[in-house]
Amino acid sequence: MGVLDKIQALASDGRRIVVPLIDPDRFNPAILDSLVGRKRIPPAIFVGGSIVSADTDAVVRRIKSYVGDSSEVVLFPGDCSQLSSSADALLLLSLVSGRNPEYLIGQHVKSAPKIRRLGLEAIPTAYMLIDGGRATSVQYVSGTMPLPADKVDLSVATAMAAELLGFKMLYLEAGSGARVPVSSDIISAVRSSVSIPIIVGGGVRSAEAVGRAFAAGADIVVIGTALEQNPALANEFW
Ligand code: 1GP
Repeated sequence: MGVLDKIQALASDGRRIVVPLIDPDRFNPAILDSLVGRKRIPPAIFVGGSIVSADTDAVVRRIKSYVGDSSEVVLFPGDCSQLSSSADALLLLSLVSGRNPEYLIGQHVKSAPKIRRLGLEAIPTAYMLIDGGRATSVQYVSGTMPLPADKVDLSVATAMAAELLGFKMLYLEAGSGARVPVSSDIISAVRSSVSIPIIVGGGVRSAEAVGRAFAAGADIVVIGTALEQNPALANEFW
């Protein structure tokens, strides 16, 4: 069974999945020590960042040495340099909230031969950047505008278009370190409009915020910055 199949099966069982995001440049083994030590390993771990200088493959191999087959290590790349044959899958992100062809198809063309050669499972994922109250790395690096947080209908139409185009998952992203996460209004409106699994990330810092995202219809909630700043938070999320 592939990683997408597993995620779809968990989502259709109503399983709520909280996923740690590890930026290879800021890898902190304390988080994995805590998860493995308490036998609270999440079913998936995402690895990536907007700009990464560390060796992504080496970091993925290190993560795998902690979690073995208990967790799927999934690449969440900022660009086509962040590939690793040691990962279990790759979110093949298309920044559908933006209008920059480089992040809609350009990076994909550059990386497709390598993805095939590495034998990586690619999960076509529509990536929607939604205003989280401050300029984010994704916005700056991609040179795109986020969707306005108060125009729910625009997010819904974008999500519908993504599903019609055949994307297998949606990532509702407020941006790393966002002041405010994607709102419950947007998550629930999108949830009622598409049936593919919904990932929510950006600015989620507490168990309450995680609960709100799940209550609104998220299948996966991603936590990056909060864990980097305070690895002990792992006890709250897992
Ligand atoms: C960023 O959605 C992820 O791409 C996680 O965001 O770092 O704010 O948790 P945070």
